[in-house]
Amino acid sequence: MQDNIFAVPRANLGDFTFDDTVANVFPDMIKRSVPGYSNIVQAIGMFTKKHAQENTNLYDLGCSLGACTIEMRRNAPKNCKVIGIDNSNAMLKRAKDIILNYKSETPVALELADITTYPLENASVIVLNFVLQFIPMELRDNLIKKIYDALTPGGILVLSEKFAFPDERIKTALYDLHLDFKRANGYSELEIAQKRSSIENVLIPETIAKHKERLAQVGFNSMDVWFQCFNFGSFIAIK
Ligand code: GEK
Repeated sequence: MQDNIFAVPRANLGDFTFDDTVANVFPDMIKRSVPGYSNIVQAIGMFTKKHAQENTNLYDLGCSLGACTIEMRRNAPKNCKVIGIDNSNAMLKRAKDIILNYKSETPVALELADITTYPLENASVIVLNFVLQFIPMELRDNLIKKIYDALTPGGILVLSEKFAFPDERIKTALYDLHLDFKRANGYSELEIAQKRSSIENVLIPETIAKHKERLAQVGFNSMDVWFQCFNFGSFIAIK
């Protein structure tokens, strides 16, 4: 279904939430809004194939409709369990409908929970695909630390985010290209403007340097950006 949530003028925009209206159009919304999204989801399957270890858990934190959950499950080795977690009931109930249609020998659990408090253990792959940016700033360090602690040696975190930039000219150049990307995908100026004011208090991006500093602080020695398109990108961090 096509995303036209912001197509007509709205007097009270309010803060963006992951409700039924958003969940209904989510696959269309994220593909038309996030450059590289489909490539990243596909690569998460490839990272899973290379780095997942037998007899471990694979977590998709903030799974939405389960696009990454499906790729992780498809590429999991023997005796793994895939666990998708989201605190939006609208997302999770649709994720269940979609994922339970896929046959697989790998068990999958979909949990309605807050990833900042959900316990993680014995994990060889953890995915945070465009989710940390929605977590309150004061909880981000603890979440990344919890992820590091839950990973087995050789285990991998894939962290994808919208980026902030310290240099104003770079920021403007990349943000402008993102706007052009949205226009090219059929969003009107009104839709772009209303989405921006609705999401600006909810999605707080950080710089690449800040992400690297946090990853290093919790103990990741091996980490870098593996993908970037305009102001969106993704890190891998290996324990
Ligand atoms: C994908 N990863 O398709 N606990 C659990 N879930 C949360 C929390 C939280 N504290 N905060 C936000 N979420 C997906 C896309 S979307 C990204 C992820 C986007 C969930 C929220 O309910 C939503 O489903 C998801 O994080 C963010 O690869 O919309 O830009």
